Amino acid sequence: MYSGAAAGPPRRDFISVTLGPEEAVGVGGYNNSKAWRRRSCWRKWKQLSRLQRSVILFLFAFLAVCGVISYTSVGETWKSITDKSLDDQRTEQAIPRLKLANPVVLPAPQKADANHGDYPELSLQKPPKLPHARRGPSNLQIKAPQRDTRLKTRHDTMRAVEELVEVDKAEKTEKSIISWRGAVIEPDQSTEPPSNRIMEPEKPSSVEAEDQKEPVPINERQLAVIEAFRHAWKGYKDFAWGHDELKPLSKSYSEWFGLGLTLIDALDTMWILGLKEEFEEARKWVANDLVFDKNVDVNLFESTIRILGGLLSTYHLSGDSLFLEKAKDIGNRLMPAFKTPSKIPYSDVNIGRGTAHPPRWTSDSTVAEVTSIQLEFRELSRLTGDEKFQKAVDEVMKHVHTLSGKNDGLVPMFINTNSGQFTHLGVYTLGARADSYYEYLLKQWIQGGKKENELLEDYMRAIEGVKKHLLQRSEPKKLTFVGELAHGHFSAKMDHLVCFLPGTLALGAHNGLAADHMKLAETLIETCYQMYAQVETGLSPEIVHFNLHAQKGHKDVEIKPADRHNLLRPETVESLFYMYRFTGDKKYQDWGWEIFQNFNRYTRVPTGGYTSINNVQNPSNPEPRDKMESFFLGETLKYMFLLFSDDVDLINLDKYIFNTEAHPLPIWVPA
Ligand code: DMJ
Repeated sequence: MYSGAAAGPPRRDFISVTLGPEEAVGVGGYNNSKAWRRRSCWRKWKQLSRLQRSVILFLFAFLAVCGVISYTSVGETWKSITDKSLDDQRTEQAIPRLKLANPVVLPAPQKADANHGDYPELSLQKPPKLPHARRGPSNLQIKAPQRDTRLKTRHDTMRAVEELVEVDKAEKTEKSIISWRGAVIEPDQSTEPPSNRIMEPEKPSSVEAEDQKEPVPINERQLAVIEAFRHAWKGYKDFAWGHDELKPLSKSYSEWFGLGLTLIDALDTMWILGLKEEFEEARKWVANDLVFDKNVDVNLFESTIRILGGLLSTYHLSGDSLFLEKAKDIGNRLMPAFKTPSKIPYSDVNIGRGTAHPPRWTSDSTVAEVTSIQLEFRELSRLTGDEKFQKAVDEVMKHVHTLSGKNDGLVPMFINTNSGQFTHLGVYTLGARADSYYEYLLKQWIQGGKKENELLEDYMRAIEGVKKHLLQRSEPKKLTFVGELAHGHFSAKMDHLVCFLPGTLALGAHNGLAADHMKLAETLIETCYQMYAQVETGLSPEIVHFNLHAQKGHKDVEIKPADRHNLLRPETVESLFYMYRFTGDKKYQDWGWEIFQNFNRYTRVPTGGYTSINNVQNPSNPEPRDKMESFFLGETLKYMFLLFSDDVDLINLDKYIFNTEAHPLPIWVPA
């Protein structure tokens, strides 16, 4: 044994030849110095034969050559990785800019499930069936730079530039501004109801905005809608600013309630279309000039769906509390309408005086009117925590649920505010005065999380009633249409208003209701389209009569002179939007595009605005009426824009429910 570590390095020969590794480690005297190891190796090398040394040298040389080769290829790989990561960095720098330039204003997309579908490779191998189907994870979305190549027109380029300028501004802006679409949103603002809410809150829009997917590029048809909106808005701004409706030919305005109806109805459309400047300007008017403390009679239904609905949805989209404050104000001022013996509200309210009354000639209210204000008042309760709004409107629905006088779920058109009973029994229609009763049965059920069974029961029964009493087929094309029933007599008359029905049926089917509702929706939307296609201007009249018997030279659709006007109504486009969202069938977009072009052809006023027309049968003189209804901006153009979009998250129908004036309100328990 050696003398121990303390005695200095042992003699090289002895140690290298006789010491085993166990002993060295075991005694703890192993000297592992570099010098020692070097000397030991050299000794071993010397002890080898010449042949052994040659073999080892050859091996070393061989390994060295391999090393050089693999270094070169690793180098290439490394270089490409480095380049890629630089590219990525560049792309990432570019994408946020464009992301900001096209922010999704709308609800946050649903989080993708943590499954294989989240990964591009797998998803790309199995593309979704429908081209427009639910968007995949953000890394599969069309990347922002590609958007630039799609923006071909001058208009596009201008917008892209505008957007980039906006981005720069936004980037420089203080943190407190968290949305670029017009509204300056303080971080603490949100669309959440206060803590004493009576329903569960949805996610605040401002928070959702952070969780957005890549935006889907705006396409040519959508750009055409934006252009149409701007043209309409120009007319309103130039000649009717702050007034209810534009009269585009006489370059003036008409007043209904004196509350800037068109401006309020159009707010959320501007938001959805991304018209920032217009929105900001309109917001200023709401902040400074919209005053409800006015001695003026307003119609409860119309002001609820257009003003209250418009303010609530704009609040939800923008997160700007100004709109909620205004909504509360008008909501409170409308409440006197419910002070009736039956609690069925009066049709008219003086919002300054706090008094309400029925129309002068009757104590009846219209059934559609008293049963189509619920979505808005219920949402107002949820947001304010004040139950009174919801209580008042729920009571109406409960009461109507129990009433006699229905015919297999179909309701008469009038209800008495004293007795609470239906009047004018025996007449059933899905058109004027009854239409949105059916629409709101379904929509309230969806809004409330599909729990209120009475609403669903009434809806299902009513659709059975429609099938049993109101459906017929026309000649020669055998179009299925919804007629009317008057004291047992069927009339082949159908209002354009009825064309909300295919969309509503499709929405019900999407929410799990009978599949045959979807079949019926498909049949009826074809009919609604034919109400345009069979007419000389390609625009539908207000009312059509269908031929029940084939006659030589006659189409399915007949139009009476008194019914041949077109008010720029939305119902068919609305239903086309639902049908396209739920089926992905492009024919619905194409039909909508035809209608859009015909609006441009026959109703566009060169100096700004669009006008209702008197005669859809005369292309050479459609007889402009000199009025642009507020719903043209609130509904028709909004549904056009949404119809042409392939972005299912642009107002996601599992998160939002549209009121009857196309103002999206949140579903309380999103699917
Ligand atoms: C709108 O005010 C609403 O859509 C309402 O439900 C029916 N009438 C107009 C549009 O046609």
